[in-house]
Amino acid sequence: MNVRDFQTQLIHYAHSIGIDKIGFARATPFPDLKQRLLVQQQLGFASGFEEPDIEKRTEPELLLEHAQSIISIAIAYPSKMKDAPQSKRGARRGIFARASWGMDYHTVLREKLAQLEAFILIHVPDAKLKSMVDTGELSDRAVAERAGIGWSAKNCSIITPEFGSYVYLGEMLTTLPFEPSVPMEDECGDCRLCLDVCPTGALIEGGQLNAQRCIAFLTQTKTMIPQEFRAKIGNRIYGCDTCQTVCPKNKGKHTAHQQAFTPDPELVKPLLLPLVEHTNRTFKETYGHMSGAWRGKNPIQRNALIALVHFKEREAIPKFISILHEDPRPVMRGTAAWALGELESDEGTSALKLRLENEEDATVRSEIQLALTKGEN
Ligand code: B12
Ligand code: SF4
Ligand code: SF4
Repeated sequence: MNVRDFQTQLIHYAHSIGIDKIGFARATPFPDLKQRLLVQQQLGFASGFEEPDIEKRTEPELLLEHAQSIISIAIAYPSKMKDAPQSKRGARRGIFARASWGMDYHTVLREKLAQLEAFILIHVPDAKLKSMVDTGELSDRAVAERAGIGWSAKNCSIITPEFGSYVYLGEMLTTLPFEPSVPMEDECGDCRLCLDVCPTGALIEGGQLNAQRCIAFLTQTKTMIPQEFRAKIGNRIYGCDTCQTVCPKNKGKHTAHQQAFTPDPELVKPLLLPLVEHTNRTFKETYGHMSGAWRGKNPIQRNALIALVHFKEREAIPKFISILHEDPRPVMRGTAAWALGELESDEGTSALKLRLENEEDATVRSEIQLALTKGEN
């Protein structure tokens, strides 16, 4: 069988196992991406979650000897949830971004790529293959762009005409000479809605993100959220979808056919106060299958405190006080101190003063001092 026929068979097979889009790219270096990554690093705009070795990220041959082509895959995820529970006074809820709905996408895409690998090896036993999803060296978006999956949009996402930007991406490096797909034209045009609505000004210009300002990044850090961003996080407890939900190209885009990603409303829009109660074990049992759990419970619980302040949830004041006095984690005590300053109350002020007498952590002390000054103004 020639490569062209095999490629057609592979595309059919991919669709038969639930891969929504498949494209092919040459495995030549990515010089524009390399420049881009260097600039991002120099400006301090990188997130630190990406592979640090820029050579490896942009020269596929370094990852797979004699690499000739890259297969890019996209799997669509839902943008709407059925029966979303209401967030009410006394029962406030946070929200996990769509990329964390249902089962962890790494597991789902890796399984699909493993199936594709097996199919290729049956037909071409000496092929060399290397698959990756998100945590690999390659830029999944740069590969998808080259493989014609979608265009690289001003909100940084790869947007597909069929599913909007609500697609996960993964790829497989191969030693096979597949025919490359044609990249798509950019369809953003003059629109700049995403840049205008980004709550923190993280989108510097079309296609350029300062990850350090991006809420999706901030919700995943393990330290105190810098003061300037706390009020902007809202009730987001993991990730941020704003620059996607406002995008006109996502209007009406919702796919429910990937059942693995059907969200459990109680999990993706959880009650905030019970969320703070989880131990490592119960958190893992409840949320461990979701991609948003990858950093453990601590960032999520910190974000839950910030979300309670967003709702001005005074019922949470006793909880903030007990965290301030008893939680062994400085980030939780510091965030609780800030929360008490924001929701000014007599009992909060007394608790802050009392805690200041014993608190030894410098960051928490300064949060308490700031919170107390707030009360005086
Ligand atoms: C680090 C990372 C983050 C960081 C930084 C994001 C960023 N924009 O760089 C943080 C934590 C903020 C993040 C957030 C999110 N992420 Co993320 N993230 C990654 C990761 C691991 C690396 C991305 C990276 O290298 N960025 C560096 C930039 C410079 O490169 P790039 O975006 O990969 O490539 C583009 C640019 O280089 C650009 N470019 C190249 N040259 C030039 C030159 C010029 C002049 C310009 C303007 C642009 C440009 O074109 C490339 C192709 O689009 C990838 C997985 C992977 N291994 O690739 C997932 C990935 C990009 N994330 C993904 C998702 C879903 C998200 C979120 C939507 C999750 C959420 N809801 O919270 C948000 C979206 C935030 C946003 N607006 O980008 C998906 C994107 C799917 C898609 N349809 O595009 C990926 C591909 C994971 C996956 N396998 O599905 N993420
Ligand atoms: S994910 Fe949120 S914070 Fe990040 S660029 Fe998009 S709108 Fe801005
Ligand atoms: S909001 Fe407009 S500019 Fe931003 S990604 Fe969508 S179409 Fe492009």
